[in-house]
Amino acid sequence: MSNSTPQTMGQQFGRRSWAEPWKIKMVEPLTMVGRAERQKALVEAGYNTFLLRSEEVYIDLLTDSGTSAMSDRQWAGMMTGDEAYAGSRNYYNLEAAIRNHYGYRYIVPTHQGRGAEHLISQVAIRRGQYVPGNMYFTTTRLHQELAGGVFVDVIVDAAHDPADRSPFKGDVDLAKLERVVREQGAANIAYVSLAATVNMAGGQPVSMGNAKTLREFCGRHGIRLFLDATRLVENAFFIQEREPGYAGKSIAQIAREFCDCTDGAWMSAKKDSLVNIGGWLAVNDWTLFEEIRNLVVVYEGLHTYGGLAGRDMEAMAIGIEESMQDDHVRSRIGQVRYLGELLEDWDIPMVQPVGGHAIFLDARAFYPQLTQDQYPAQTLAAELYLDSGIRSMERGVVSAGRDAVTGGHHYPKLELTRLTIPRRVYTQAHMDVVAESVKAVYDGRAAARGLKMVYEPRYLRFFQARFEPL
Ligand code: P61
Repeated sequence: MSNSTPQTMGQQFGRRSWAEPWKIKMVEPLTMVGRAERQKALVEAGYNTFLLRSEEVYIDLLTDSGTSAMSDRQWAGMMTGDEAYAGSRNYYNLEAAIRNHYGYRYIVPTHQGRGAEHLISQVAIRRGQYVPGNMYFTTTRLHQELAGGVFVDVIVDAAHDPADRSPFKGDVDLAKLERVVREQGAANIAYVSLAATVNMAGGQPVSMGNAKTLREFCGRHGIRLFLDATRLVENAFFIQEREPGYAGKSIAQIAREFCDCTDGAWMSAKKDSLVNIGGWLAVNDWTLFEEIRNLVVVYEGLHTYGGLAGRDMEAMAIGIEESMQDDHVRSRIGQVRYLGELLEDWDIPMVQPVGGHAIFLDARAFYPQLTQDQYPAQTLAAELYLDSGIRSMERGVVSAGRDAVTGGHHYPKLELTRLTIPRRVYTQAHMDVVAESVKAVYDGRAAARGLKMVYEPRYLRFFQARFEPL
């Protein structure tokens, strides 16, 4: 084949092309606003992409949370919602799907992930206890702190280095965990908080080997191990692909084996489980469950609906089944990788290897002229929106917030801008457009001047903070 022969994308990347295991039956028109309007929208939004109206956005890569396209089966399930206050049939379908795929015994639905994080933190943390975890997540850490806990990061060092290509950058560093337990005493550890994949590290996976070692370690010390199962399906894909002995196992088998290493889990079903709203909390211990079941009625709703409509629980039950299918996961992560390959071809700095749900651009490497106090990742998100109407999310110093004790900024090593891919929503052509916009912003990087924060809310400041150009 001569160089001038047109090539498919698969050929360009030296592999056979893959395709999504579905076809599209309903579409939603996109809106495109001109540059002058984007400039105005950005000022009105205080240079914060969370404050843009979605009508001002062209391709929305803010989050993969609640933004999935549901299947025809899920929509059909919505029509079978049993909206009884108590004992809805859809609750029992959800319970069966969670027991079957995640394996936990006792379950309460919650309105979304943070509802479950609130409950587990309130029942499992005593004031002053430590909560070691594989990197912080914004809402998870906040609920742990509000319950009086002290979060300690025990993730492997590789996770903090965007260029490190280790296969399991989500793993817990056992030496770090051992040190916390030795220094504080096992009785002062509330539980180990294990997320798979690790969102803030770039959607990086935890190995099965690490989960098994943690199971053994926690068992030996009498410490509970709880899982953030929000993107466990994506984590299972990486185990299948990278860990010896797992190539022949299905995503569903791997996910179940992983859960079996843990004592319980919380879930934002808005990600893996392909629904627009919903979550759950599940544990194996009856006594702990009794406390959870009692508390859920205070904050979420009765224990058979937890803040959800019956139809939402049905869509979630069906979404859990669909999310575990190997073809689905392969094409979901395949699309993220496709965008990653385009950007890598242009030497765009980003977290390597590409993770499960997003591309994380390395804003420090984009803008070496900016200090972290000039918010490089926030700046990059604003520049991308200005260039093309693409919406991304800051995942750097603004997201990291302030230290609960000293009140000073957390300065994370990772200063990232996340291009998050919703499931079953955009096409390969959309990814091409995104890649070209990132390239244009990268080419113009020398002109960036940074931002200053002019309004800072107390909790989870990144959602509502406002900025002005320097
Ligand atoms: C996201 F900017 N994630 O990634 P809820 N655990 C994990 C999550 O990723 C997660 C939750 C728990 C979001 C939404 C979001 O700083 C932010 O259903 C691993 O959102 O309550 C949510 O689940 C919480 C965006 C949350 C953020 C917090 O886009």
